[in-house]
Amino acid sequence: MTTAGEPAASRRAFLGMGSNVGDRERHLVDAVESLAGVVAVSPLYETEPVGGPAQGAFLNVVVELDTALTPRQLLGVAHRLEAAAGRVRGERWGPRTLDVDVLLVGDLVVDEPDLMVPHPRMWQRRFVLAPLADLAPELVPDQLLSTAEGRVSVIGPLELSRRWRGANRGPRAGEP
Ligand code: GSY
Repeated sequence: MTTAGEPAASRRAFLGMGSNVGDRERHLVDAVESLAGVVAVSPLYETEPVGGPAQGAFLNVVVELDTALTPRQLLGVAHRLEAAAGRVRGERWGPRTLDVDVLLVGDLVVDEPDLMVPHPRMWQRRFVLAPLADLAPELVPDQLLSTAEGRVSVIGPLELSRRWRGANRGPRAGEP
């Protein structure tokens, strides 16, 4: 409910998730499965690290939500997911078990010291734009995708447990 007593409007929001430490796919699966309002999950990508020190390759996905949460509430969710994956905040842009970024929340714009939406670096990062384009091609100009930084390659669908498969785009091998 809003302060006016009306239910908050739900919006189409996108979260970017990446992992390059430990069981990378497990961290992503656990994070997606603990989220409410999941509408779709992009294919899983293996991606070249962008920024920071020399480090191992990331696995990345983008998740689409239908949510009435505000950008700040989504940031809180992101931090809780990172903590649940045992993330220790070390070197900026260094290796991590899980990183969750709030990319877009409908057409809302937030410009605060600790939270900017749309995410300020998303338009330069192929590890964000390629999976986002799989879910919402209308949001990603071809020109940006082709000039963005970092190599990416599709691995396939993120292997969610059965309960979640409806949220994952495309049929899986062996399934109707
Ligand atoms: O901003 C997300 C963390 N991150 C990533 C990432 O998720 N994938 C790749 N490929 N490079 C990255 N650099 C940073 S920082």
